[in-house]
Amino acid sequence: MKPVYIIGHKNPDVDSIASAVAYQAFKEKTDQGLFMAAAAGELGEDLVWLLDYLGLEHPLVVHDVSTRVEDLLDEELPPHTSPETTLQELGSFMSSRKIKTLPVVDEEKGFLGLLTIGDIAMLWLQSLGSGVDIDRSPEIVKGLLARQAGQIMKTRDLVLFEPDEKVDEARRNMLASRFRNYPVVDDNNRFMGMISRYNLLQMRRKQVILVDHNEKKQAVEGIEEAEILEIIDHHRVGDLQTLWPIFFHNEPVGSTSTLVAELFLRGAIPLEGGLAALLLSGIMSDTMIFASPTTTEKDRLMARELERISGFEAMTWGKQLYSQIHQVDRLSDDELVNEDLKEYASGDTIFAVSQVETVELKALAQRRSSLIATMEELCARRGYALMCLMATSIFEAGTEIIVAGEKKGLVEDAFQHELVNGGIFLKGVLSRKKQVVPVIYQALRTSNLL
Ligand SMILES: [Mn+2]
Repeated sequence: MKPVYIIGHKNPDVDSIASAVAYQAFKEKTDQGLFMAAAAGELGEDLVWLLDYLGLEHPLVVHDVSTRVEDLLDEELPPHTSPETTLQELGSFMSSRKIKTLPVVDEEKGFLGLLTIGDIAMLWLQSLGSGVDIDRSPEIVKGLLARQAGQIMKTRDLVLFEPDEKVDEARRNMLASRFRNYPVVDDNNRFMGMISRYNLLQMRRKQVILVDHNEKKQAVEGIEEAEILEIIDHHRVGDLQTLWPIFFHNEPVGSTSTLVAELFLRGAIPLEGGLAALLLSGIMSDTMIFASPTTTEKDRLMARELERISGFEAMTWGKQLYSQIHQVDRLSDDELVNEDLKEYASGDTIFAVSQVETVELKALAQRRSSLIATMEELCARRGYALMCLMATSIFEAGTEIIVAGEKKGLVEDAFQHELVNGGIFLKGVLSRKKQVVPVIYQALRTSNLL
């Protein structure tokens, strides 16, 4: 049976993986078919840690859902034969099933060659029509009937397809050749099945359920060729189209995990502790431990239910998870400063602002002097007049801004705070783009006028 992939967006985050993995369990308990949670990209260290910590299987990584030759194959292998089979045995086998092309395989299903009705007919014609004495016909026929598939199969000039070949390519190759059926053979020469032009007409697309996104540019490659069966999401509605009406659940809540949790609870579907903890993780990370303005009452309500089922305490777990995701301690000073650095220019003045997220600002406090030394060195090397490192804590609802460079005094004027140990804590400041960069631009312009 072909699986229905339940897949989140590219660059998978906790919410997209949590909702895919949990929704697989939900579908298995409420629907017919084979459902498989998938990730539209490799899992980051934080996700590997999370799934392992909760003792959950990793979802399959799927990079592309475009239609491939393997999607055209039947579940079962079509009729095939061994090289030892004689024409006598093959006669009734092929004629009763109206087989015109018969693959010859070894015991391990390794592909050896093709037997075609045309080649067999040619063999007969050549033997019978070579002007031999008509009295010898019984021997000739006996001799022919004793020939084995392995001796008469075609092994050269065959057109073979690979299972992962794109269907578009396969179509081109079929049009360029004149055969009726084509064997599909994998990298290990294993016979996978036969395809024909007829298969192309009734092309079976890969079936997907999208979670945590609904826009093409965020979706896995090849999504335009796949058949979307359902969408569960909490983002703005984008640009994907479907051929048929689908189950499309979109709701402005803090996370997709909230919606998947609600499906379990509303349907009274049993939810295992590990999956409940995973859904709780999706809620806590997407809502930034309830600090994000996208947080709704439903997110809190679902989190309380998931706390009860998983035995995890939402706030404690949220903080632990958040520090794993934004693990500043595993980065060196240089990595930390450069991880998310943006450069800006105002006239001839170049400055840089980088930002890291952390749960507790005190984690960075011990590293303050070595961070500043790294930043000073960077200013000298890259010619920044000013460099700011924003250490932002959603949880403390503010940013510690650490500064370096010859114009660092400017930051004191700009934010009307004095530097303490090279830094300033700014309550309520979370956004580099909206709350820090414009202020620095303004201060630079003012200082140039003086
Ligand atoms: Mn999300």
